[in-house]
This record gives sequence, C-alpha cells and structure tokens, in this order.
Amino acid sequence: SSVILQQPLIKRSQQKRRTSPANFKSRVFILTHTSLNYYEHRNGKVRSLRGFVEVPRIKCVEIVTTDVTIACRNKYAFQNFPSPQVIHDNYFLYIFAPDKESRQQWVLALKEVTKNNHCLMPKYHPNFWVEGRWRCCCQTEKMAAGCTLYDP
Ligand code: 4IP
Ligand code: ZN
Repeated sequence: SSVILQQPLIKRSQQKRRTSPANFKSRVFILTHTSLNYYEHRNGKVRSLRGFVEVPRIKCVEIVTTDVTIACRNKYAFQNFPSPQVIHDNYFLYIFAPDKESRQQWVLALKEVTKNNHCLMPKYHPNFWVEGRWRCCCQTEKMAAGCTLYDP
C-alpha cells in the first residue's frame, strides 16, 4: 500500500497495561490506506516497527483541544501543541505534531482514509483524560461516552 504521509512525530504510550509508564517517544509515523505504522529511527536509517493501527479499526481522529501542559515539553520542544487523537479499540493513541500545519495534514489524511469505517464513534472527548477524569466533561469513567459530536 502506498505511503500517504510520513513524518517523525511524538506519541504517548498507550498504556495497554495498568502498570504501563506514561512516557513519550519520537517515532516515524507512516500512513498508508491500510494502516498507521510507527517506527523507531536508528542511526538516521534503520527502522524497526514499534506499533501499528489498522485503518479499519480507527474509531475517531480529532485534534485535542486542551489547556493541559504536557509533561514532556522540556524534552521535546514542539510537542506542547494539541495533538491528533486516534481512538481505536479501547486504547487512546495520542500523537504530537511539531506544528499546527503538520497536525492539520495528519488529521485530514486520517479522516480521509477512515471516513467509511463502520466503527466510527458518534461522539468523542476533545480533551485529555487527566487525574481520573475527562478534562472536557469531568466524567470519571475512562470509557464513558464522548461529550462532543464527531464530524468524520
Ligand atoms: C513503552 O515504554 C513505550 O512507550 C512503548 O512505545 C509503549 O507502547 C509502551 O506502552 C511503553 O511501556 P518503555 O519503552 O519505557 O518500555 P513504543 O511502542 O513506541 O516504543 P505502545 O503500545 O504505546 O506502542 P504499553 O502500554 O504498550 O506497554
Ligand atoms: Zn468529554
């Protein structure tokens, strides 16, 4: 499948396990019509696949609108911008673009490839899950229904 977009971006760990660290990693993201893959960059050249999301499983792609200061801002100068938000399965993959233009490109490209997905969510949370509640609607259940209409 041909490459639609490719760029190094920063991602937050998806915290698949209760004991997972909440850390941030720079990864080369590659979007094709079938999947969103992320790779580790080594020596500017060698890449190893660290993770992927199959396009048909993506439920929502939106920017995060937030006033929350991201913990890694000192390490990565650009990533305190709001990020595209990719919700798939029950994990939240938060990706941080270096600037608004890049974020817009990714969100539009991801919306385009996912627009016919059967699993799209009617509503989503536009802000982060912080300290046990959704910053947008204050709901305290992580899987609580979204509070904002999703426009695919
Ligand atoms: C890892 O932390 C990395 O952040 C992983 O990201 C992440 O996997 C892991 O989260 C997290 O535990 P350490 O490198 O300190 O072990 P990457 O795969 O980009 O290296 P995700 O799932 O976010 O890809 P868990 O929740 O999968 O364990
Ligand atoms: Zn909400």
